[in-house]
Amino acid sequence: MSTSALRALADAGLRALETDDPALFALLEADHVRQRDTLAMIASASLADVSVSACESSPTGNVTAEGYPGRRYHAGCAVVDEIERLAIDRARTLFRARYANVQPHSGTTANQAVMTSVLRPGDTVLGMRLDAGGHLTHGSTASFSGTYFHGVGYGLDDSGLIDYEEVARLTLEHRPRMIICGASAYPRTIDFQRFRAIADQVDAYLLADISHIAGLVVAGLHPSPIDAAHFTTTSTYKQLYGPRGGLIVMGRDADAPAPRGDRTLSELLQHAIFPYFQGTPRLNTIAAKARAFAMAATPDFRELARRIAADASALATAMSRLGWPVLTDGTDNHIVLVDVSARQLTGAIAEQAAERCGIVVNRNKIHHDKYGPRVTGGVRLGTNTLAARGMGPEQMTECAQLLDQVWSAAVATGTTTFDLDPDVRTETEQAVLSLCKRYPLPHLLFGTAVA
Ligand code: DSN
Repeated sequence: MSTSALRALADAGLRALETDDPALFALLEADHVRQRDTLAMIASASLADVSVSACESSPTGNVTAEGYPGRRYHAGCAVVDEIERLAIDRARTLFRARYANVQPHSGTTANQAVMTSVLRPGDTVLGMRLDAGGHLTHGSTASFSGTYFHGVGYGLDDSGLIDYEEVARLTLEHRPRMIICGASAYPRTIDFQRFRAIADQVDAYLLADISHIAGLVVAGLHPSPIDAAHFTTTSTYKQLYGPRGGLIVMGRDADAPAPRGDRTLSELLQHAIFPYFQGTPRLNTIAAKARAFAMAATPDFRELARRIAADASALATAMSRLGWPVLTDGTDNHIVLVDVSARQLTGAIAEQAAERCGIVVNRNKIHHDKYGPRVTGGVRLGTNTLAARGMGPEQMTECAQLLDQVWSAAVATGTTTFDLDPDVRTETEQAVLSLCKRYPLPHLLFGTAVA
C-alpha cells in the first residue's frame, strides 16, 4: 500500500464517520474541543503527536500476529515483523537497554508480566504504599499485585521523601522476592541505585516502574534505572507522548539466569507477555510506539522535557506563594502535590471546582491523608500537557493564579459538595479559554501549532 493510499483511507474514515455515525462523530469532536479549550494538568497524561495517532489508526491493526518477529503463529506478518523490530530497536536505543518488549497492552500488563515471570503466587513483594504515592500494581490488595502476591508497603519519612531506611528494614524483615520502585504521585528524584543495593541484600529482584518519569529519564533529567533495576516498565502514553500501551526494558540483567530452568531473565519475560498474558499484540499501537520512541530521541524532546521540569518547579513555587501547601516544598519532576485540606477543601471539591472552570486536575491521596481515595486531601498537578502546548514558567504563574482564584472561592458544604461564586466561575473560564487560545493544542508536537 502506498503512502497516498493510507492517507486516502484516513480521510475516508473520518468522512464516513461524520456521515454514517454523526452521534459518535459529534462525541469525538466534542472531546477534541474539550481538550483544545481546557488546561489539562493531569500528571499521567500528555498529547500524542498526530503522526503517532496516524499509526494507531492504520490498517496494521487488522493483522493477527501471535508470537514475536520471525516466530509468528500466522502468515502475513512480514511487514509487521519489520514494524515490531523497528519499535524494539528504537526502544533499546532510547533507553540504552539490552532488551525491549514492546507488546504490553498497558503499564499494568507490563508489571503483571514482570511479576509473574519470576514470582510464584504468595511470594512477597515490597512496593510503595498507595497513600504514599505508589501504584495499584505495586502490591495493593485492590489489584492482582496484592492478592496473587503478598504485598508489603513502604512509605515516606517526615519530609515526604521515600523512607529508604524503612525500605531496608522491611526488606530484612520480610525478605521480599521483589522490590518495586517508581510511583504515581511522588515529586522527587528516586534513588534507583540505593533500591538495588537494598534488593541485593536479600537477592530480591528490583522492578522500576518509571511510567511517570520516562520522558525525564530518556532526556537525562532523571537518573536512569535501566542497569540498576532487573526490570524497568513504563506506560507509553504518559511522559513519552505515545499511544496507550506499555513497554518493558532491561539493562545488564537481561542475560542473567532465570530462577528456574535454563532461560535468561529476558527469555522468561518474552514468555510472560506471550503466550502467558497476551495473545496477538496491537501492531498498530506498536507502530505508534515506534514513532513516539523516535520523537523522544530528538533534541526537541529534550527541550520539551526540560520545560516540563522547569514548569513544574515554577508551578510549585507559585502555588506555595499563593498559600497552598506543596508537598516536599517543590518538585524534581513534572508532579506538584498540593495539600488542599490545609485550606478547608478536599481533593474531590478542588477537582470538581477546577473542572467547572476548564482546568483539569485530579484528586490524590497525600501523606497522612485523613480522607479516602474518592475524597482525598490532596490534588496532583502535572505539566506534561501544558509544556507541550509551549507554556513556560510565566504561564505556570497564571495557571496557579487561576487555581487559587477558583479554590479560594469554593466553599465546602460537605466532603464532595461545594458552592462556587458564578462570577468567579465565568471570569476563570474566560481566562482559561484565553490562555488556551494563546497556546493552542499542538497537533505536531515539535512542529507548527495547528489551531
Ligand atoms: N496510574 C494512573 C495515574 O497515575 O493517574 C493512570 O495511568
